[in-house]
Amino acid sequence: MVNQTLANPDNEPREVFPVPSERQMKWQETEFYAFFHYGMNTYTGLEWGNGDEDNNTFAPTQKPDPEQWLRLCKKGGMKGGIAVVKHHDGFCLWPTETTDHHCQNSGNAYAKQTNIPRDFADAARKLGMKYGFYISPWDRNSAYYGTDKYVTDVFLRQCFELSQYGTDQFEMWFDGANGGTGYYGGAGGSRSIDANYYYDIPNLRDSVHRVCPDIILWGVGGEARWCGTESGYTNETTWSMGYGLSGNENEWKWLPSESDAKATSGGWFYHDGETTKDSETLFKMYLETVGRNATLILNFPPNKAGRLTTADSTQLCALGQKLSQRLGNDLAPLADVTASTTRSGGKYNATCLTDGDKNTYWATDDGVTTATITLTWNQPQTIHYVMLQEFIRKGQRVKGFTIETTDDGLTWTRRADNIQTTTIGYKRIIPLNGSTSASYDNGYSVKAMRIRITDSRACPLLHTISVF
Ligand code: FUL
Repeated sequence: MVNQTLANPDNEPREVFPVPSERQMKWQETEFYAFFHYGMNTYTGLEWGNGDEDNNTFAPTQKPDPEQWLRLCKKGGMKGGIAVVKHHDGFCLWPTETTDHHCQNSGNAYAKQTNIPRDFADAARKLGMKYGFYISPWDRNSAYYGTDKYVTDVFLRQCFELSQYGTDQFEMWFDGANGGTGYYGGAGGSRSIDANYYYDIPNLRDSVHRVCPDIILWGVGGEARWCGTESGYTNETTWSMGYGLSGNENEWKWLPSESDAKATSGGWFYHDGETTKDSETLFKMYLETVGRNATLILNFPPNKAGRLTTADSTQLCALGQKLSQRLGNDLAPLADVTASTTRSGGKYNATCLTDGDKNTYWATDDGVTTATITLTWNQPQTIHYVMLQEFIRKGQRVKGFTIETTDDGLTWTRRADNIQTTTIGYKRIIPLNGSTSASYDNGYSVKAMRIRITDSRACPLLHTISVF
């Protein structure tokens, strides 16, 4: 007798490539996190220091308090943060061995106590938040910039020093500004490099991953992409492969989208007189990034005391309240959920969509790329938003869907038909009234809702539907 075993007893769907790595999954789940631009520029008023700034110019009026930054951002609904620890001017916010141009060589008493990577990492762990660092590859201070010595003895060593502040970092941010004029140890002039080769990224990526296995190297590091704007906006159609605002469903590499944006009116660094955007504007930015399959990294610049301002605090608290009032009370688990078609194997029922488990998912059989999911409530519910999540571990698939509601169980009305209901990806949030702006109106009274998947690269796999 032949001892037969089934290769795939649960009829598990095959991947549709590309798929995210484990670290890209963890990064994506961080969703919304802060950016903190603080450093020499905070005291010169510049956005890009030249590299010739005197160490003493870095003069905090109090000891910088990264715990305050992160605590307020947690209130704003964020799960982590990234601190700038070296900007293009080359001034380091920790006592590095790679250069004398660092905070503890300032004559200021608070500067001598400053070590942002140490204090930021400690605060993040204490608050249960994710953390990482922005370290500018371009260094307008270093005499060696443009030579191999800069890469091996300065930049790679600085990355290594930072890795020593915590192996649990989630992202390292390398901006795209590379080369140009600077101080360069007094030589001045302009230096240009080819960022595709100069920084020895494959070596850096391997070395960093050996020490910090969860780090995503952003930008020039090649594990997550810039969405293409700095305004907290990305396109309604967003693939996690390809480049720019929309990505491209045919690209071979998983390169998910991150949107960097400023919460204040002016630059990335603190400048007197600039204002903080109101929480309604920040909420719209959230919908137009996190709600469109990107992550949002939102910048709050610490001031000369090394703290976020009262205005930042006010808007962050209001944003946190809006997020929990508007997107915190999921009505989908109260509904009866059915699907027009379900994958054989017994594991892929529509009830997986509302069981609160991101590892169970509804699916159709291979070759079936359209389906209708219906949610029905005993009593009509007042709703504003629908949130959909694909099981992206097996690839991003959905290319088209529609949402319809009924309040009497008889007449169905398509909602948000002005919105491109195309991609879903890790997360898509659809405002049913079709507007992301100041849009919290009376909502719709809904007895039942239909989500029709109209097109997909392969059988669709959804793990969660939420209704708010
Ligand atoms: C850019 C930099 O040039 C800006 O100063 C800022 O840090 C921004 C987030 O990235 O590439």
